[in-house]
Amino acid sequence: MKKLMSLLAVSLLAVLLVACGGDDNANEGQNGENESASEGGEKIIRAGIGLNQNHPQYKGLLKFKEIVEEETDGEITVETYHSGQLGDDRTMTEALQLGTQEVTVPSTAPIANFVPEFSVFDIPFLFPSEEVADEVLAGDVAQDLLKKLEEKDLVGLAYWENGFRDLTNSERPVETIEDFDGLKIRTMENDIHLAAFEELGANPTPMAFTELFTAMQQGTVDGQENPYATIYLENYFEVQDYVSDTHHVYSPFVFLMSKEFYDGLSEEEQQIVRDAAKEAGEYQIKLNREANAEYLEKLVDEGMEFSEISDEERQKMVDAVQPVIEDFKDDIGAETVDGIMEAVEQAQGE
Ligand code: TK8
Repeated sequence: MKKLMSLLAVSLLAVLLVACGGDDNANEGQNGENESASEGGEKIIRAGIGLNQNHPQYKGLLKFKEIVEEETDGEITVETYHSGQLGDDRTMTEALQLGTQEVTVPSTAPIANFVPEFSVFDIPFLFPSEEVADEVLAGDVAQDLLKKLEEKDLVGLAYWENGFRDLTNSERPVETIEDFDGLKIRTMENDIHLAAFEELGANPTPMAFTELFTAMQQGTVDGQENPYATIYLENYFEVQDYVSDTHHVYSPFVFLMSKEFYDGLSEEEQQIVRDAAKEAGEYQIKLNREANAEYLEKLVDEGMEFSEISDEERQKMVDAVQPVIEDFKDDIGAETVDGIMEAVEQAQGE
């Protein structure tokens, strides 16, 4: 009963927010009443993300809004929503399929619930660097993966960047593989992440991003893993004491659009939103890398204790999670796994 009441409250809040045209600042001039994605011929994109308004992901969304509204002379307007105002990565992706929302930019991990091949990006320690990730994501295998989304009533317009994920917790410094032992770690809703943390000896639990801060505050979980920019900009230093540079997964974001809305656009408009998602993505990735480089120091300034993982210990972690790759290869699709791993090797120049 309580769960039903809170679900009703959340959907009522989402409807109210949409009816009010989203984030006041970004959506000034909106006419408020907005039940569908078009008003008198003007097309409206309701774009929602899970991270807050200070994150490079939201700055990227505002850039997308700017380009689309300019290029279409206001024929298409973009309403932007941050901080999970419209839901979490999975529920917003479902809303795109239903046509009750037009854009969201989730991590690849939850997208794997819709297209399992996307789990390839969640294989631990797959990407050695951002440069290799850039090359692989621009490559044929990764671009073909975006096309698979259309089978699920979604259009993948571009890859954006979440970044290398690092562990935080409130129990103890994590420097060795033994330090993971029994730690209650929140993971994204993705079986590979769960399996990988189990292999490392932790006690992982899948959870929507929108529930994470409260779960750490209440001690439901001991820790979590995200890029430094998210750890800092979401104020996790208020509820976490230790941070380690595990860099265990590089998470791409995918800029998703509702296929129903996309198919309703003219060819020219489709090209405009496609180009805008790419251009805003390049802008977002640049900001994101600057943020991730800057914010570790700020986390230490805020009182978090930083642990650097030695190459030797990292190798132990890499070895420990190898079985996960074999276990999930068929679920993901052997062709996709082999294709991406080959692309990683080529990008590394081996
Ligand atoms: C925000 C999420 C977040 C992700 C996670 O909606 O769930 O931890 O890293 O960035 O996409």
